[in-house]
Order: sequence, then structure tokens, then C-alpha cells
Amino acid sequence: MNDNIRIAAQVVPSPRQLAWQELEFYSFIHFGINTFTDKEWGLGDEAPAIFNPEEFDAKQWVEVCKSAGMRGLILTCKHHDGFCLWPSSHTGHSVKHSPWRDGQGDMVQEVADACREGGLKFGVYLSPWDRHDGRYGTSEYNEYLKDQLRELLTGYGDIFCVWFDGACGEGPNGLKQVYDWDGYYEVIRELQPGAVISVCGPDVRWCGNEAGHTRESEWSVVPAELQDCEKILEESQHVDDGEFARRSNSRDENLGSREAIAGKELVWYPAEVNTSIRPGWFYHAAEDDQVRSLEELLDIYDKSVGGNSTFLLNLPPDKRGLIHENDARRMAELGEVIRSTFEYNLAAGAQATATETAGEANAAGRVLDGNRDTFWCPKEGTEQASIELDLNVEQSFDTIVLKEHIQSGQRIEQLHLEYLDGAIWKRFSECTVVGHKRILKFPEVTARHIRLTIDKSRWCPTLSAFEVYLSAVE
Ligand code: FUL
Repeated sequence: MNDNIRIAAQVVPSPRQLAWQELEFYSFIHFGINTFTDKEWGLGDEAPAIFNPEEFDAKQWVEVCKSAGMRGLILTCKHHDGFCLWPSSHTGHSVKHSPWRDGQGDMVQEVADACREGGLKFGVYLSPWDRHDGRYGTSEYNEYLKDQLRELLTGYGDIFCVWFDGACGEGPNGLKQVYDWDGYYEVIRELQPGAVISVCGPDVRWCGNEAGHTRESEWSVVPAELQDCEKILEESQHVDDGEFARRSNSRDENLGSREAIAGKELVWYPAEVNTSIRPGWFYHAAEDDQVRSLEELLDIYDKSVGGNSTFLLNLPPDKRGLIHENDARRMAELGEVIRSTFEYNLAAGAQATATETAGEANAAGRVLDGNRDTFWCPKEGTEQASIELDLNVEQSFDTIVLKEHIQSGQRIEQLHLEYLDGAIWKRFSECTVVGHKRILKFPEVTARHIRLTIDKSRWCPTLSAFEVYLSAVE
């Protein structure tokens, strides 16, 4: 084992990254002037007078998110058209000049409050690209954006995420903006040190597509140069032609393999999968019958949450200001399947033994205690090891959940699973990386003994959870 790999094995998440990772599944809410013009990208010349969601109910949004098992919500406080959902004192282009609540409303406040009451974390999307503001393209605009950040990060309680979009074109004067990213980050770190800065930021990496595609091997330890990737103007989205949103893997397939990280400075920069429940990010009545199927959403859930990413699923409220019945129904169905699948861990009372352990504190049984801070691991320098579960009785199962102790780093590169059939071990599943969580699905197996063998890892693997389930859908 070379030094590089030992170093890579010890790159760890920051506390804010760890807290974010544990949210696993949360919503994106695209709502604004586009909801009323039936557009995806507003031009910036829309009159605030058209903004009037008469039945707006933030509690309904929160209830829908919770029914799916989501733990957070990110609101488009300002999209590319520049219209603000809060009465910003730095522009008139906001709800203040709309008929909604007679210009007295603050949608950011109502959503933040509903999230807090409902137990969801609240995050803000603030588009750096602004097609309305006359300051765009000058240094004054950078000050304007920082002032807006100050408003959003001081007036609405704890913020778990500031989501910066990579899409960028010209402003109203035909000018492009040179963004003061470091200046923006400074404001965020000062006012909300617990918030992750996502996509055009150093904490959370865009998975590289908006279609819901996931990588087989999603590494959280990647070259530091990726932190600047989405901020490169030439690569950002310039045209709203629908093509970008469904393009798959606009970045490399394997960002963290040994080859990809050799000789590079490394950082913990975990992935987020963002996609919409419908073709568009904003609501369009014409898409009411194009809500993604339960199967498709479950598949994305398993491969994102269960593929060492998080799942940011967009739910666009309609002109009434409500999440449409079709989307709400789908979310409830999704939540029901997820809850019932992961309700009974068949390994909860099992016995665990391992080929070796680093000591009593890291005994095999640690994978069964449901505590994210404890874990099994072999001695440092042991890259291959096995752990076996005795379920006490024969059980039928088709799903296994594995978790590494990522507070120690991400290390597993390849593993396989077998069950004991008489006197013969039979292979039934395998995977590459694990990271925060790996969900493995396979044709139903009935057995009492399960063996997991780590074939390849970095320095010494850790395993914090080894759970066994029978899923609620075939
Ligand atoms: C893209 C934007 O252009 C879309 O409108 C949407 O907000 C999506 C999440 O990011 O870059």
C-alpha cells in the first residue's frame, strides 16, 4: 500500500458535511414568477403583479415532503429572473410589489416557519445569475448578492444549505458577472457556519447531471480541483433547451478511483443527486401526467441515498401555491414503501463474527448496535477481511444496507456477499464503494448465515452498519 492511499483513506468530512449527509433525502422547491408564466427561465422583465398564489400553504408543502420521508427543504428564494420571494430591502423586484398578501407577505418566512414546525431543515437557493438587476455585470452586483445573503442568513433561523447554481448567462445589460465566490462564502461562513455550500461551493458536489443518473462508485474523497468545476463559466448551462436537464453524466464516471486521485490534492467533497419529479423544474399544467413513476423514484432513491449520495428531489408547486395532487400522491406512496421496507432489520438480534478486529472497541458486533459512531474494523494495514452474521433462524431477505464509519474516512473499494446453503457458500451480491450508505437489492434469498467479504479497501476498512431487510415491493 502506498502513502497516497493511506492519506486518501484519512480524508474526513467536516461536521457540517456529516450533518448534511445524514439528511439523505430532501426536497427542492422551484416556485416563483415562472410558475405564473409557464416558463423554466424567466427573462427578468416579468411584472410582480402576476405573482399571486391565492391558496399558498407552506404547511402543505412540508406535509408532502414529510410523507415521503424527506428531512429538509430548499426553496428557490430567487431564480435567474431575479424575482425575490421575500421583501428584500435591496430591490423592488419582489413579493413586496405583488398582489399576494397585498404586498405584505414573506414567503421565505412562511416556508422557514413551516419547516421548523414540521421538523424539516430549511435551505436556500439564491441564483447568482440575475436577468433583472441592473447592477448585474458590475462589482456592485456582488455587493447586492452579499446583502441578499445577509438577509436570508440572519432573518430566517438556522439554514442547512446555501445552493448556488452553475447556470449563467448575460444580465439585462448584456454583461456577464465576475462572481466574488470567496466573498459570498465568507458571508455564509460568518452568519451560518453550520450550512453547507452546494454545487458552486466547497461542501457538496453536483453529481454531474439533472436526470437522476448515479455512479456505480461515488467517492466522497476526490481531487480538490473539482471544487471549482461548476464555477467555470464555459461549462455552465447557457441555453434553456431542455437538453441540459436530461443529459447524463456530464462529468467523468469515476472521480475517486486510485487512478483519478493519484498525485492530487484531495478533499472530502460528497455528491448530491438532484432531479425533478416532472420534466421541468417549475410547474407546468401540461406536465400533470408526467410525474415520475414510483418505480423510477424508488430506483433513484436506492441508487442515490444508497449509493453514497444524497437525493434532492424537486417538487414544483402550482399556481395555487400548492403541490399538485398527483405529485403529493406519489410522494405518499414513495414514503410508504421506504418506511415499510426499512422497518424491520432482520439482523437486529443476530450474532456477528469477523476474521479479525482491531480490538474490543471495534468488535464485529458493532455493526449491529445501530450507533453511527461505533464500527467494526480490522487492524490498520489490513485491506481484506470478512464478517459473518448468524441471523439465529432462517430468514428471507432481498435488501442489505451497509454503512462505513465515514467519520474515519471512505475506504471500501470492492466487496461481495454470500449465504450459506448447506455446507456451501453461495455468492448473491457485490458492490464497489459503500461510504455513508450502500443499499443492495437482489433476488430474494432465504438463509441463516450471511458472509460479507471486503476484497479491496484503502488502508483498513470500517463498517458501522450491516442491516438485512425484506422489501415492501417486488
Ligand atoms: C439549473 C437551473 O438553470 C434550473 O432552472 C434549475 O434551477 C436547476 C436546479 O439548476 O442550473
